[in-house]
Amino acid sequence: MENETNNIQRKIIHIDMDAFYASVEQRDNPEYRGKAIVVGGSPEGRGGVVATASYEARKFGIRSAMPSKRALQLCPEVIFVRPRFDAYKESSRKIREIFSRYTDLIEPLSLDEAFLDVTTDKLQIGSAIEIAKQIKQAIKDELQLTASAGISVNKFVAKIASDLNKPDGLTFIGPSAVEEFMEKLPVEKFFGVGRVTADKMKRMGLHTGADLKKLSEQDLRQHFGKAGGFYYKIVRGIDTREVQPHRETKSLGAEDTFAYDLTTIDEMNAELDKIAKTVHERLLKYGLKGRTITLKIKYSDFKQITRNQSFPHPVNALDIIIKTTQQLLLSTYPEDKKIRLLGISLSNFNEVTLPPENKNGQLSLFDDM
Ligand code: DCP
Ligand code: MG
Repeated sequence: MENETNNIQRKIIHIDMDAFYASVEQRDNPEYRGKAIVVGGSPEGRGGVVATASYEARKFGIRSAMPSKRALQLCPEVIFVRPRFDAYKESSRKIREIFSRYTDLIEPLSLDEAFLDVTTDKLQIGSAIEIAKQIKQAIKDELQLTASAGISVNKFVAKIASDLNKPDGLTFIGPSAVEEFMEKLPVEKFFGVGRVTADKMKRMGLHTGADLKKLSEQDLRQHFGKAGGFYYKIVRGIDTREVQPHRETKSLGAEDTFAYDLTTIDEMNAELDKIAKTVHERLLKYGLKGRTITLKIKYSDFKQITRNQSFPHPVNALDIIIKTTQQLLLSTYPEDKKIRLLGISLSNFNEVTLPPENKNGQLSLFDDM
């Protein structure tokens, strides 16, 4: 794969807004500035989860996806703010407009982050660091918001780098630093490695990129499937995925394969509850609502079925997702079989820009490998 034509080193920038929803609220409501605020959740701590927390609130340990009740325990003065998705979408649109001054190769991953390929840039600036600085400055001047940038030779490293010096960060991992950076990286920081995989790696004594590097490609594939092939390359700094400007994904979801087959409806409902929460969080993160909810079931004999229900209006509420999928599950009875996997997804969005997904409904790292 390293032939002459591939020797051109890419320049990739990953931009991610700082405490995005909370920063928009602090900008638009001066009374929230300098205060611990969370967007989402409910003020009485009755229910709901935190979408995001201002940096002031994070000092108390408040984080995205945390139950409101817990946030209130950590900081009794915290202010709960109702989300205004239209405002976030508007800021998101403006940020993308700023990006487009420099390149047309823009791949948004959610409302607040995107990859940019600036190997050649429209203004012939040349330096990716300089471009990132200018973009950050334009976001400050025109939107009164801060962003963090990661700059490197591939998407994987750029994405991790943008998170290293938040907020208002700018982190450059140059070509000669990539391999050492990957060796030192803890496996749980690998973008796309979920908690389950990270735990599995640790049980195998694999804690960092350097540990993964000791395994052959065959070993990695044996333990981690297709992803293993990706890990083999990425720990060597090789990630040839292109920035894809016109990517459109049609559904967003999550699924879980169980260690034991499920036999009772109570167990199944409990699992649906958990999966629905993950899906709900993702919908919030991407600012999306869908008109169709789909339930996927795989039985212990590997037979797979899907059932879906559509609504006249787009939905994203957790209780609707739970209720609908539980009803869809019931509609499959009597199906006297054990269940190995359950999945929930939403589709029929009004949006066009979405993160890439693989068939498991998770952010995909492996499509182009
Ligand atoms: N979001 C959400 N639920 C989550 C995670 C995020 O609703 N579980 C929303 C709110 C965030 C936005 O998506 O503001 C962007 O997500 P990020 O993960 O980039 O988080 P922030 O931008 O809030 O903070 P950071 O400065 O860490 O990027
Ligand atoms: Mg962010």
